[in-house]
Amino acid sequence: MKKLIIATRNQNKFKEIVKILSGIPFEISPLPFDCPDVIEDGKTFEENAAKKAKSAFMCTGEISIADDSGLMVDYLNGAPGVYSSRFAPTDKDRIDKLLKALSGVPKEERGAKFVCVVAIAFSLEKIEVIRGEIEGYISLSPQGNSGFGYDPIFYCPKYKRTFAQLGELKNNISHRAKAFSKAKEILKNYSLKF
Ligand code: ITT
Repeated sequence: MKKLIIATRNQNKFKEIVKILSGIPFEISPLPFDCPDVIEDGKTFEENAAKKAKSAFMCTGEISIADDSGLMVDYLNGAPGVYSSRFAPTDKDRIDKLLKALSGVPKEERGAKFVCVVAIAFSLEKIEVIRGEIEGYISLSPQGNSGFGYDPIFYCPKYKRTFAQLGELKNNISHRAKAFSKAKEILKNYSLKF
């Protein structure tokens, strides 16, 4: 069976990706520790995702899949966006900073979306890029304990809960689920050729 490298250093992301990709005809492997960290200096999720997947392919010589993801808040003109992980030092700091930036902003102006762009490097030349998005609102305070990152303040109107209150359901509906489900089809089709 061919190997597939999940090119992330974020353990929470890694766990979600493994669950979403379950059943694909590949042997899933984490990114080896000795592979270099990628400097995420792209201006778009697409650029950063492709850079991460390509770097993992260069390091391992195996098909590699990476995501660049983040939260885009309407009131902040799309920030923190590609800077979501660098918005503040810890998850708690990031949530506090975002809630402070939206202090006093009414519900109808608290729209936001999570974006996940997945890149699959089949070689250094053949990179497939796929985008998944989900819309919601920034809640007034953190709610729930599951998930990671901004999940406690991302309110999903369809389920009337934050992502951190959805538990396993998040992996069926999230931006990451949407992008990786499409990636799963691409990988399945690729595997049929061998
Ligand atoms: P890798 O680059 O190693 O994959 P990272 O955490 O730096 O790990 P990103 O550059 O893609 O990953 O940054 C994504 C950030 O966006 C992440 O650290 C969270 O703060 C936020 N984020 C992305 N997806 C999320 C999700 O499903 N739930 C909550 N926050 C999320």
